[in-house]
Amino acid sequence: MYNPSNDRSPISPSFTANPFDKYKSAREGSLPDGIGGIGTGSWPDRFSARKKLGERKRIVRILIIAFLAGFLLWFFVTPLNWTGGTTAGELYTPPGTEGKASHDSNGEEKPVVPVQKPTEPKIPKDDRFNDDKEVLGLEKAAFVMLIRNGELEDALRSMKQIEDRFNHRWHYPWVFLNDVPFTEEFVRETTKRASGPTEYGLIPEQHWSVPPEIDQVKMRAAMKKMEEDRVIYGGSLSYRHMCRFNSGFFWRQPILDKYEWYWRVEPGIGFYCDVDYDVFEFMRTSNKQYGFTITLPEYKSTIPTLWKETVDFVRKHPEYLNSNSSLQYLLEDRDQGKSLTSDPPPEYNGCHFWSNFEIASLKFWRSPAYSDYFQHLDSAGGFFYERWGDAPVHSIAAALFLGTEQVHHFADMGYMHVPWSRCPQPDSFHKYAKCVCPFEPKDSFDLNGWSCQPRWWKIAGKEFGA
Ligand SMILES: Nc1nc2c(ncn2[C@@H]2O[C@H](COP(=O)(O)OP(=O)(O)OP(=O)(O)O)[C@@H](O)[C@H]2O)c(=O)[nH]1
Ligand SMILES: [Mg+2]
Repeated sequence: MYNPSNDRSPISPSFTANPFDKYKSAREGSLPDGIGGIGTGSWPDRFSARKKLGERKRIVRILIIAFLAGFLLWFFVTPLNWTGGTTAGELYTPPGTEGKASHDSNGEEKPVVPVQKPTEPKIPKDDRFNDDKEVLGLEKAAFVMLIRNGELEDALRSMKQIEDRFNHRWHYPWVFLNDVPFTEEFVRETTKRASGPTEYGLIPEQHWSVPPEIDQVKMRAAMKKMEEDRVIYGGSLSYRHMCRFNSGFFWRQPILDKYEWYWRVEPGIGFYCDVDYDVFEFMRTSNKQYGFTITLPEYKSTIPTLWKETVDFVRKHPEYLNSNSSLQYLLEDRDQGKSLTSDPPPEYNGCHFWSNFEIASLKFWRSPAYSDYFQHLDSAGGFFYERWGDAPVHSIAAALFLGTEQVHHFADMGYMHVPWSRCPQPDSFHKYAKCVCPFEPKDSFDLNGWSCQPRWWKIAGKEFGA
């Protein structure tokens, strides 16, 4: 049978009753002295009793809050005091254990062993600190990336690695170059990813077009033939513009006028090791002009007459040939020891520094030796009638017009551009530079039969792994 007094449901009559009814019994009964109570005595008495209870509640609340505040203060502040004035990395004894011994499970006394306090990163003292205690690169240097808008994702991937591995510390600027205007998205995203300033240059049309001297019918026929012969990028005009631009015009862009050094970065590369020194400062102070990571032979079908034009140029301008040049690095084995005036001239083995990575001097490209060399090559037309790459052009110039000691192999850098990659060999490099190379050391391109690295080691008097 339904009994309303047992009903605890929200629609129970007990819930619809006057809520003040429950105070009735208290009002009619008596409470112990000093406690008072809601509804005791007459109405005025009830108000003063309520007031007293309210004050008590307030006091209890204040006490609870004070207790909690005290506890939090103790919890957060005390551990800070544990360091007891030690500096990062020092040994310290946990508080409360000074001079005491603890006991092991057998009940034997064991001395308190000081533990290592977690170290904070050590920031070297250097007068190049800015307000944020970061070191700023002081060289007139920038990263340079020639790139298409559509390669944004790959550009960001390259930037992220270079920033994390090197530039987060030096904040060198990034300069982006394009033959069409950069999109807002490209500018916004690359600016976000850079730790230094970013600049965007639009390449003038005369640096990215077929010059009037070029016979376009001859050029088209050559491109068609190369495409039929499956020469890599043999049928591409934009690739030719890119190679010619990188050979003769990137260093003439007004946006680069204020710089003396650059690091060429391509989209989609891999960069596998920390570089904890300023590479541009290294280049300047050690009198280096050109730096590379990988060296390999060029496809001969892309450069049938490049070497002949080079020999002609050097014979015309013997004054540009460096007395300590790396000529022998460029020559076929059978021609080792020959000079460029030999008759017949020695042949080019195709070895070049892979120019998708370069850390080099802009002054070198601006020098009379190189700008005259480029002018000579450009007049010969091989950027269009053949498919001369900027890599062999840069490399031949660096090998002939610079001293061997001015060319530097960055043996401490791990680098990948499809399809080849290399990493430092000795274990110590890996430990020191935190390399994470996604391949076995034996698969490093330096050890590949196609690599020209052994030739370079021989010329530079270096050994494997150096
Ligand atoms: N703005 C612009 N950049 C280009 C163009 N073609 C190539 N590039 C850039 O020039 C550099 C070299 O071009 P790549 O296509 O990478 O040439 P590659 O390294 O010889 O060949 P793969 O990387 O194997 O394709 C890259 O940074 C490209 O983003 C172009 O038409 N316009
Ligand atoms: Mg590339």
